[in-house]
Amino acid sequence: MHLSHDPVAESIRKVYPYQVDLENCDGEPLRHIQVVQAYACLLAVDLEDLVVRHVSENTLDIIGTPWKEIIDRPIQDVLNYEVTAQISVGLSRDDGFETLNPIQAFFTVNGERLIKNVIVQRDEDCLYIEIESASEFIQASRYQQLLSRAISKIQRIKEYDNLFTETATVIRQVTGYDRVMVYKFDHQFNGEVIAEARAEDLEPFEGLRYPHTDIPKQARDLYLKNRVRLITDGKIPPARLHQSQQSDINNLDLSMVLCRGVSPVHLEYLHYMGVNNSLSVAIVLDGKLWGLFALHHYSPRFVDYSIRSMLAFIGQIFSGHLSLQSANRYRQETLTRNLARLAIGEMITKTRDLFDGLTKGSHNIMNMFPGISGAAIYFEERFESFASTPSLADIQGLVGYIQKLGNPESNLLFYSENLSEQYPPFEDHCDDAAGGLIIFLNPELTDWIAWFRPTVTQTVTWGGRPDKEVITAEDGTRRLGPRRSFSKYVETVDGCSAPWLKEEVDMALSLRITIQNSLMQRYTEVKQVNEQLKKALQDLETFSYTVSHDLRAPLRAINGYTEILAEDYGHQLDQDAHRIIAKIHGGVEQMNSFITDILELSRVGSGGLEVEPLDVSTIAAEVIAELRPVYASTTDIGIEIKNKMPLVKGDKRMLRQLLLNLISNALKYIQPDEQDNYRLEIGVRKVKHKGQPVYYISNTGPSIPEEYARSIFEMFSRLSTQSDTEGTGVGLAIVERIVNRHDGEVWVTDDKLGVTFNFYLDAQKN
Ligand code: BLA
Repeated sequence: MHLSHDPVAESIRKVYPYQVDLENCDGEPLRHIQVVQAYACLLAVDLEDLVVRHVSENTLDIIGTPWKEIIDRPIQDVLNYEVTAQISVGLSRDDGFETLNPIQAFFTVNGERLIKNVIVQRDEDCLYIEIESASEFIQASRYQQLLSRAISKIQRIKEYDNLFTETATVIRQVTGYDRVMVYKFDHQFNGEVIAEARAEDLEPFEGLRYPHTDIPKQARDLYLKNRVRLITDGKIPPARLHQSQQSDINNLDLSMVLCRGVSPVHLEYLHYMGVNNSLSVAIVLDGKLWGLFALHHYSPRFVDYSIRSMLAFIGQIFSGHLSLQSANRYRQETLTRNLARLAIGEMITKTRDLFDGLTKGSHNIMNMFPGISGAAIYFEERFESFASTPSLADIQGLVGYIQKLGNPESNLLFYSENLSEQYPPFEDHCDDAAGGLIIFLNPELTDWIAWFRPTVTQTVTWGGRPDKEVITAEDGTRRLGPRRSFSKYVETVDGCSAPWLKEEVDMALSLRITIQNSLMQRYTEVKQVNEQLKKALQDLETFSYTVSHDLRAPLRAINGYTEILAEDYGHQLDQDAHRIIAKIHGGVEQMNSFITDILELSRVGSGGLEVEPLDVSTIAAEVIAELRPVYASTTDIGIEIKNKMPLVKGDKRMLRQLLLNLISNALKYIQPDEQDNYRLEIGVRKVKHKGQPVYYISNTGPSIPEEYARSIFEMFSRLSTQSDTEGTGVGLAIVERIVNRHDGEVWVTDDKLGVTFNFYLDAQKN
């Protein structure tokens, strides 16, 4: 379809070297448009010599001098003395022209003396001087009155929700515009009219949404430089800029210039909307564009610079209120939500079990947020879920996706209103888990708590179909244009959950901190208990060492006295008394070996290891030779020590003690096999354990019942079935301690000949 376009837009297009491409409006170089709006003229002055290098062609209409008499002239030839004197003041000040603007001056135009506002701004290289009409009736006192009325009205607003409508009303009173809207951006910069004040006969725009493309990024960015944008009359052709041949700037940058010409696309937009005059004021919150006051007038209208700066000021007061009110709301929301978090925190401390604290009790993770469909926790390999959530495996899948993102922020917390958009496998869970928030409890991101929100079907009323509009011009070229239809278009959107509010995200983060503090406390406690145990063990060792030592002296005395008794008084004693003396002897001997063992045990527990490569078979042979007198008398035992065993790294004295205890233990409990043979075998197993050779000592005899297999290594434990066998019950405890000191292990099996003790050592680190 061929269209007849807005003639003004067409005229701009002719001097505007840029075509908005079909893909985006974001690239349109708005600041390099080389025209200004007809309501003002522009002089761009070189800061080095204060000579005018660029001038708009409409100076004759505005200040009564043709542009040709201005270009390449020093400003004092163009502007009167009062103005140039003020400019010198501005140039010498730190805050520049902020407090000087507007400078008022008379110009003779068509024989008429008219008062004008001169507005001056500067950057590194240039002074930008704009001259526009000044409304005489705006006297300083009237201005003061308007402003203070407006401000006190806004100050009196108590309810957050009223702030918008009330402020719009105040602005409408001050400016007399047909329609004043509060236009709020979402995080993608789509906008919504959230409040308005309008002439009664106008149809309401409140609640309507507009896509982000309606105000492209570079247009939004310019609002951070100039908070107010006035578009006076879309029908009057703009004035071109002329450039001096001496200028080294080719396309003057107009980003600071208030009367900067309007983009043809936007002019068309206003034309289709039926708007003749548009005025917008930035609402900036925390350095970001939060929204705009968008003002429409359906006939041409000029707003004096003083009123415009007053609007900028109102915009600032409004942002102040906004941040105050949202801080209040935040505080209140946080307070109520904090109660849930505090209750959970209390549970964690009370139960001493983090998992139970988070899941049991009336306040648990399910109560943290309103409107959730379910919650789940995975912590130290325990999992629990509440209400409806995806399965553990599905959530683990999502967690895996987040892990891969690997950004430091999502390692603490991740949230989304549309999980399946980022992680498509969640499409199956759109109903119950459209949105999710996850906090991670450990740096490996394997422990977490997740909350899910169901999908909400949103109805979005667009102020016209939000699609791109492609226009085919008469010459057949195609370009992107603004929408031409502004009739309402309702769209339903689902797959998204209700949003996670900032206070909710913060709440989740503080729960994470509570959990971490509790983990830290638990860790510190365990460490303390460990330290105490270590100390207790040391004390015990010193104690047993001294006690054993001290016991030796009285034992020696008992022994000595019984010997004296036997030798010197033996003839006076009967056989019974001799038997008793022998029993005393036996007891003393047993006590002695017990003390030796205890001393050995504490010796093994303390002191350093001297690790060297040792040959098990040689040491075992020595030990057996040493023990021969004890066993040879009783039975004929076939002993086999396997040759070619690998060397083991260990402390020689300890390994010797280890083999001594294991071999004497074996000899103590040895029993004949079915062929009535007593056999003992020492060797190495074919299969290594944790990379180390496993040595074994095996003897014929009944196997050890499974329930004793571990406890035999405890101190003073002896197999009750064989309580008649002598021994102190410390030998195997020493064995275990030696093995532990060598970072090895010892265990019992009943293979090989019968009872088999296996051990390996791994003393590399020592
Ligand atoms: C600028 N678009 C704007 C501005 C507004 C809007 C408020 C700021 C300038 C002004 O105050 O007019 C949009 N105005 C709206 C909306 C409402 C309103 C949504 O009143 C709702 C009630 N515009 C398009 C497309 C493009 C586009 C498709 O629709 C790009 C191809 C561009 N909009 C566009 C440009 C500007 C703009 C370039 C900057 C105009 C300028 O400052 O020169």
